[in-house]
This record gives sequence, structure tokens and C-alpha cells, in this order.
Amino acid sequence: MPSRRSLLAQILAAPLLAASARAGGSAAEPSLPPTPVMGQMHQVDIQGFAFQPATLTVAPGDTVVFTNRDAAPHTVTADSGAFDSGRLATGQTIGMSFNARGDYSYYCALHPRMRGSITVA
Ligand SMILES: [Cu+2]
Repeated sequence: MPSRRSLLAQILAAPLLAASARAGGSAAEPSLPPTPVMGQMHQVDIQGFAFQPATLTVAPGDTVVFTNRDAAPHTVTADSGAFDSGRLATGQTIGMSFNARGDYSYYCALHPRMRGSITVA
């Protein structure tokens, strides 16, 4: 029956069409402004049971990369709960993008006296 065969063909073709549409969309990204791609990278080292630098000002769209350079594990946890790196082992890195302006104070959940803040301005 021709109609059933064509229906089957459509079902088989659907995932391929969806995949190619996704690939085309991500390659072109016509709806995204270039700002997030152009954002700067900033580095915060976690070393000696401290965030270095402890205070940092970035622009909207910038990314802050936290690297744990201590032998002990640490976290990067926002006071507000807006972000939480989870446990970072020695040498582990996590990048966080900041898009909304504001002050983001954070601490280490394992060593709460470790504090830092990011200002997005
Ligand atoms: Cu810690």
C-alpha cells in the first residue's frame, strides 16, 4: 500500500531532518547576538583556602573560570543559591557565565570562611 510506505518513509526521515536542522541552526546561530561569544574570560584560583582574587568585577556575558589549586576539595557556592560548582577536586576547573548585572557573593560549602564575590557591572 503506497500510503503506508510513504508514512514509514516519513517516520524514518524525521530524525535525520531534525538532526540536520539542529546542525544548521547551531552553525549559523542567526538569533544569538555576538555578545556572549565575545565575553572575556577571568580566572579565579582557589589556593591556600582562599579565592584569588576574592573580589572581581566582570562585564555581562563574561565567564569566570575557577580552578582548585589546593590539595583539599572546595566548592564555589553562591550565597543566593544562584550557582553551585559542586565539589571541585585538586586541579578541577569550572567555568561560569555571568549575564545579569549584580553582586554575587559566594563561599566554599566545605570551608564557609572562604568567601568571594563577583560584581557584574
Ligand atoms: Cu573549601
